[in-house]
Amino acid sequence: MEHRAWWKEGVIYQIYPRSFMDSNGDGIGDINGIRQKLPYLKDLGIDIIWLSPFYTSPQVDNGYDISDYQGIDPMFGTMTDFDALLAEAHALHIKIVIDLVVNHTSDQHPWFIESRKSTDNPYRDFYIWRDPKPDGSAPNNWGSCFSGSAWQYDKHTRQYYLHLFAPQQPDLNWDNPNVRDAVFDMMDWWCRKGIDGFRMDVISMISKAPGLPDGPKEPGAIYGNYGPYVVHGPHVHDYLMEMNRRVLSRYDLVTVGETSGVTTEQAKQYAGFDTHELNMVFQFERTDCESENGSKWTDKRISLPELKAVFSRWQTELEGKAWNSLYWENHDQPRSVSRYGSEGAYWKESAKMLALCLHMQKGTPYVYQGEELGMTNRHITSLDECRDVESINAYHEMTEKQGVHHEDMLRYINRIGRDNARTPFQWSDEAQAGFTTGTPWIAVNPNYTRINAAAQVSDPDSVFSFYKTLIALRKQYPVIPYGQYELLEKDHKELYVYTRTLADAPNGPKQLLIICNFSEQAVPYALPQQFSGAGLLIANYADTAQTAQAEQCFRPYEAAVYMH
Ligand code: ISL
Ligand code: CA
Repeated sequence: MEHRAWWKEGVIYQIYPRSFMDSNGDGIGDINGIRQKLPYLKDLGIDIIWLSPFYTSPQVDNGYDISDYQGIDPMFGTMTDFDALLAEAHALHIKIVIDLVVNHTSDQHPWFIESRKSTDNPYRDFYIWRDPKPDGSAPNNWGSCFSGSAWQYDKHTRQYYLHLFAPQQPDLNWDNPNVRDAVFDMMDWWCRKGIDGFRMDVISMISKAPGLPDGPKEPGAIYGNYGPYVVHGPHVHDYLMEMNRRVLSRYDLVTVGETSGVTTEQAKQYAGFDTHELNMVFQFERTDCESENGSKWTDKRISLPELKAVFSRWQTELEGKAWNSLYWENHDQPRSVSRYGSEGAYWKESAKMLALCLHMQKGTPYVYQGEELGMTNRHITSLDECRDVESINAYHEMTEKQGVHHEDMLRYINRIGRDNARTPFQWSDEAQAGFTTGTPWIAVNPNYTRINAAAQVSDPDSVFSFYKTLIALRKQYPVIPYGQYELLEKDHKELYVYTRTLADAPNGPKQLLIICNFSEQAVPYALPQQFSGAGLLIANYADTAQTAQAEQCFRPYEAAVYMH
């Protein structure tokens, strides 16, 4: 069995603070709200909380635009509240991972305020400034991730600065050793406070290729794609190894890098067992299968064989070399039950099936707040229901400059927009889902009267209880965290079937067979011979056969695990 680690055996729960729990009635979730709900999380059984940003921020991108890395935004509370949260979580043996957003700062960060003052300011080179082209236009053709050019002209010093995201999120210049010193000092400060790890925002984009060349342009695109010159840039691994040497290796942490565009080959470098960078990365191949010409604003859906191929490639390629992160959802993705399951008749079955399918794979599972209740997308009918800067900007650029129709754009936003995951947590069937006594910053999903925590925590048949069981099983049987993965029936269009094997399991079963029906049809399946007579470990239908049959019929969204 490979080297054991707490972060390989634990389950991570992501909290998006502004949508989790509001303790003071201003409509925005906060740190004291999280403190109130720690017993709920302990009951669920998770081991680690990842907190999306709670730092001082103008909130242009909901806190991913930070103006003080060592301050708490007043809307979320105070440093005293944070210290109490950390202590109370630790008392419950729950670890706290914080979000590290250091590809960019807010334009209100003191470093940027200094930087834009003059070309010879000591902080000028903390950011990426360039002269205009002779005709006054931007230094290159890159488009920002949030629409428009990736360059903002600053009249005062007559140069442009780079922002891969919003203009209020200027990119830091990691080639400047003073930037690295400042970031590493700040990280060290949080480590000394006692936090247990970092989730690193767009960390694959911190090193930009010299010369910042024009990027390739897709047909019909207004801007060029910065990808080839920004994602996995020339020094990204040097900088992460330096970070590891100077900070990470000195503490007992878990680290996960958000690395859009990452391949399994690159992941083995970012998160290899002996590469001294990070513990895991978030990969985007599953999501990228639903993009067209580099744009997520489409109707494209992934097929089950494609989905299986992506997961299986990661499971197989990283085996013995690096560690996987397992996630369906986060604050940037739509709800998984809406995306891959059913919001209708099979809502509960499909939410449980998706949980089982993910949690039985090899890697560290992430549960995004509300996923454990089967929360769904919220459907909007007009743009003013939208809060996310990405969706709002994309709507304007695509309808006003690219001829996309209003109805099409709304349909794309409803399918893939980030607000889907950001509606308030559904605590109960009381007003505003029990999230706030005031007016929430974003409307609650009207289905809260049916889907909410109060209705689920004590119901043994709920989605919540199913997650609780999956999380508990992981701690009981080493084959779940450590068994080797093998895909069966790779071309099957309805079933996802795989095995996990741990020949030298110190306790519990040595092999699991996982069968998940991703369709609304009943599907007959002949189980592999070696599982005949194997016992049932868990299933999402009450009357799934307790002993594996030679041939079984899997009902809509039925999922089962047999063990021997
Ligand atoms: O959500 C996306 C779909 O277009 C991604 O491109 C996303 O912006 C990207 O994964 C980076 O995400 C992270 O950095 C952003 C922030 O807005 C996201 O919330 C964060 O997860 C900028 O800090
Ligand atoms: Ca509040």
